[in-house]
Amino acid sequence: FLAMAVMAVLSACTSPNPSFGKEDISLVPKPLHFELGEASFRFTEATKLVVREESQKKAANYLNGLFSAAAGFSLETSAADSDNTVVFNTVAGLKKGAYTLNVNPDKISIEASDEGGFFYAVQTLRQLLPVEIESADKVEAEWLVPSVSINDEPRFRWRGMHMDFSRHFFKMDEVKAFLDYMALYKMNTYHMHLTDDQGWRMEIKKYPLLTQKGAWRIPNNQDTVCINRAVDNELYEIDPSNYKEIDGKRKYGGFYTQDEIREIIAYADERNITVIPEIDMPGHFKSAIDNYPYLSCNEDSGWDTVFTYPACLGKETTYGFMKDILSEVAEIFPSEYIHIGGDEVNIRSWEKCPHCQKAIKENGLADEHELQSYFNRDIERFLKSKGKKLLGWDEIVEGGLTKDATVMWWRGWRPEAPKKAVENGNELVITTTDAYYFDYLNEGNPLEKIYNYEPVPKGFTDQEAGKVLGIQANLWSEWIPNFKRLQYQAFPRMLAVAENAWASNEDKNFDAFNARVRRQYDRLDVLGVHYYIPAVEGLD
Ligand code: TNX
Repeated sequence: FLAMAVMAVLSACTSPNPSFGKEDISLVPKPLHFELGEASFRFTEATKLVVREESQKKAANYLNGLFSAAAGFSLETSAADSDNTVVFNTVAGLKKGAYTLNVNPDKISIEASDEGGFFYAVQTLRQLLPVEIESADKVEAEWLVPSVSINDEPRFRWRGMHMDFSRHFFKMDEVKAFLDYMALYKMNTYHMHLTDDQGWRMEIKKYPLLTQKGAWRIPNNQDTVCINRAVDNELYEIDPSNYKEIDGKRKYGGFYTQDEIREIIAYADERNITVIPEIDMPGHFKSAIDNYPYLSCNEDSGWDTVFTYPACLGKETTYGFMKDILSEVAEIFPSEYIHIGGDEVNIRSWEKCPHCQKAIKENGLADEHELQSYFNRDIERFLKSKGKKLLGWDEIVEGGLTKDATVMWWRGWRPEAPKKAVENGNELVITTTDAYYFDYLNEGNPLEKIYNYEPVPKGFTDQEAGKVLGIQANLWSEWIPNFKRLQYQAFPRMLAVAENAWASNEDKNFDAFNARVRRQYDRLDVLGVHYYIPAVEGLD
């Protein structure tokens, strides 16, 4: 027995944890500095998390959650710094979201200055663990992490993904799954496009018809096209659980109660993600106007050529209605920003409206563009009174805006919009059609194009470049009838957005990036993500 015990001790000493090669590692986004050491750290049931401060808890909880599910054991917390621990240490002076991660055979140490930094260190650790760590059920695996030394920080503070819930609806479990994917790639902003012509998706207590009726539609043209294309491909099938029988008719839709919205916000917050709500106004407003017809100039909500009639900005009631909605929205969403849309407004319809013409004259406005701008300023003052900042699509630049509004530049073909915005003092989020429109097919906005796209617009001075908060990809859902299709449009392209948003833009190399992306597929498989596989030149 003694001999056996000695042997066991000897072998424990003489066979250190195995080493890894570079080819075993795939980190997306790429860290700022990365060094691979020899050996590795082994997570066991005895591994403890050394957590001493509030700002470290979110990251520690997340790591523990992964192990509890996949490994079937949880990692206890301890205040004592001993061997076989993951030590979280708060240090002064690191940038927001920055961290260092040192993995040695006897200890993992993480340093950061804020909650985000700790969280991102854990996401890096997650990507260094075997892909089985993504499993929702207990699996057998060797929980080894290669010895590394990393220091890392984000390039941009806005690393966003958008989802359109109006054209097609997505359910709570799908939202949560998507937030999990975002966390894995260090994305931190989730833009929910909650209203549009095709459906209203957030309960508003003061105007119950918005969801009682406005969340449900007779399946429309796009749905039918989706159904017809389902012949050979389930990517085109409407999610059947989003149908409901209402007044004897089969309708399509869905919405979130305010409690469900709170649940989404809390779930996102555990993943260091801020949720930004968008209530698109005064255009793209049909689902509201249909149920509150006094909002329109002519009681008509229908389609006038390509766009629907907007809300009437010549009527005081419209301003009151918008503010009532935004009060409830501002109450529920803790985010600094509220997005008021402002895109694609059929402003010419106001030319024929006596109320609008009167408002233009009385307020000394030049035209309908300025009427929209007048409305935006009024809404902005209201949002400020609630402690919020106004965010809108780049059309809000057109009739003039205050310097405090933030602009999402989407129309890639209009480079004058971002320039005018920064010259006016506005901050920008880059979401251009040129790269970040994920409703466009994979062939139209392919991975390489996205990766090589430089988000800071051409011709910006350094000071103007400082006005770029970051980047975001948009998943408009006219042609995305179910979550599987959404995954297919988002992956792997989201990885290129994550990399552009986080990693330094020095030494960019698409082939190297693409090799890392391909090594992420196994992980996405365990997560159940249905991704698109881009063809790779030189490979079958
Ligand atoms: C334009 S982008 C829109 C959306 C559409 C999208 C389709 C923007 C602010 N408005 O309403 O879904 O194009 O690509």
